[in-house]
Amino acid sequence: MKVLCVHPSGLMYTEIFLRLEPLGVELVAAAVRRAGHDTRLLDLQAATHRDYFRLLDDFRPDAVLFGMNYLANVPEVVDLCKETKARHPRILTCVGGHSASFTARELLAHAEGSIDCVVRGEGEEAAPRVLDAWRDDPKSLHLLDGVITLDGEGPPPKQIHSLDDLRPARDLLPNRKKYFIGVLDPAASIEFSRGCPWDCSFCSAWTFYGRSYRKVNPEICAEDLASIREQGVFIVDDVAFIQAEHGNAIADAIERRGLKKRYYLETRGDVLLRNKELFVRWKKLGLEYMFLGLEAIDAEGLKAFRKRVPLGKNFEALEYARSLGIMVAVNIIADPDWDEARFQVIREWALSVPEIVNISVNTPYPGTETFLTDARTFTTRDYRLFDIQHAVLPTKLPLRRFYEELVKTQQVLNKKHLGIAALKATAAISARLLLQGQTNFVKMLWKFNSVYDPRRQLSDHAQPVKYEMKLPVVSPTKKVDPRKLYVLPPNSKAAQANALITRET
Ligand code: B12
Ligand code: SF4
Repeated sequence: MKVLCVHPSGLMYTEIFLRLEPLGVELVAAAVRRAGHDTRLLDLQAATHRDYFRLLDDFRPDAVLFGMNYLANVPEVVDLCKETKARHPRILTCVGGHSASFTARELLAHAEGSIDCVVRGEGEEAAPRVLDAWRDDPKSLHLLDGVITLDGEGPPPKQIHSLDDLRPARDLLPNRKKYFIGVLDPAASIEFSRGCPWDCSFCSAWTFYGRSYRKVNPEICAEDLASIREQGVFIVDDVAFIQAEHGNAIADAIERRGLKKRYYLETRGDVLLRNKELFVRWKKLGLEYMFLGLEAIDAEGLKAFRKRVPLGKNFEALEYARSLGIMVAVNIIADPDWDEARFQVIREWALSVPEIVNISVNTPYPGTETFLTDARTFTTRDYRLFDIQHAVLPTKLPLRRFYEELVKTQQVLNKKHLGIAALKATAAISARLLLQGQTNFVKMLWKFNSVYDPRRQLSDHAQPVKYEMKLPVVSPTKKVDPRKLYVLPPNSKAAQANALITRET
């Protein structure tokens, strides 16, 4: 069969700071290609809808597989499926990915017959099975594990048998110059582990994977790295290097191969402090950038998010990362009930530290515990606003004032790390990148004001809403059972291991 795999457009955040290759869709494409299908891949973060329809006409696929990790992409993907079916009614349209897994039924309802099936969970084993069923007996699609169609729903999805036997089809994305994060321009992405053992109340990374945590074989990690042309590498793990032995084994394999790369990763403050020597070693191997999800600078906030880390530890981790000479970015979650004084406290703090301080807005997503507890109070059900840059819960300040304060606080980042000052500080790097024909980083320095604008954010709320998110049916008096949120099933061995990893130290 001819198969087209598609990743939807980028969201607000990717207009400035980064654009990364769609690793999940690349893995699905690799699995489908290995099963013998003629496979193409299109990334709408770096291409247009016109490119998509042109490819549809030229390539004439039998199946289009959409990756949908982001809730804000729901309207785009539903509309693309409708248009695809209108032009080519016999094409299979299938949607999978993180957010698709939590919203499968409502996606099918919005699409009114234009999405043939939604796949919940991991796609490596499911996608080839879907294609076989479509070819042999389309009416049996809904009997497959993790598959939902308008006819019904198969058994729950299962974990794939191994993370080690498939590498992403990076070669199917020709325009790799487009992928970057800050000065790592260009940058490829890689996965060393999958899942997260913690259970923060605002996050769905752990519910998707049934709170499991799996590791890729260190030799395979190094082999995959060796096959990457780019110098810059974004490690996509939710929490990198939870287990020092794994991080050290990957480092050993990298050293044996003499690989020289520059890395970005995301981790937690307590993991950094627990595995200090490992991070020193990775700094020597080329670790340049680190993202720490602090989320709050007060103990009350950390407790509410169930971060399971004491405030002091987070600040200690910041100091430690600074001492290593690693560039650190941190995230703080702005709550809709913040007033001017609260924003002011955060601004002063952000100005007083050397780190890049990123501010996101508290957003209860399907798949999180907070979705069950807070969704009733949503002020909007427009999927497009669920990108953690918009307020979807009632704000204490008038909405316009909230966005003005939010953007003023995000401006600290602009003042400290972008614009003329940044260009001066990075003149040599910028010149080198431009000479190599890499323009992403230099463009990033000037874009802040055109993207982060309170008027733009406010006007997004006034757009007509074509598709409305479905609210959960929950009893306000009942305690949330997180296991009911899981996409992949939990297992008791993983639960025991998690208890050890996540205990506060
Ligand atoms: C890496 C990452 C990013 C990268 C994106 C890389 C890219 N181009 O896709 C960056 C840093 C850019 C990013 C940005 C954002 N992210 Co992000 N990101 C992740 C992260 C940590 C890992 C994703 C990943 O690559 N995993 C590895 C691959 C192999 O797995 P995968 O993509 O899930 O694919 C598997 C399955 O989903 C499935 N699958 C995927 N596609 C398809 C398609 C078909 C047909 C099938 C059958 C199956 C299938 O099979 C794949 C293989 O098993 C996830 C958390 C997580 N654990 O999922 C958050 C996550 C997806 N991000 C999230 C958010 C909120 C964002 C931002 C909005 C944040 C912001 N600051 O603005 C932005 C928006 C980016 C955008 N689209 O423009 C949320 C999503 C919330 C939601 N429900 O919408 C998540 C879940 C994090 C969280 N803790 O809540 N992100
Ligand atoms: S530690 Fe990070 S990835 Fe894990 S549950 Fe908390 S926020 Fe999500």
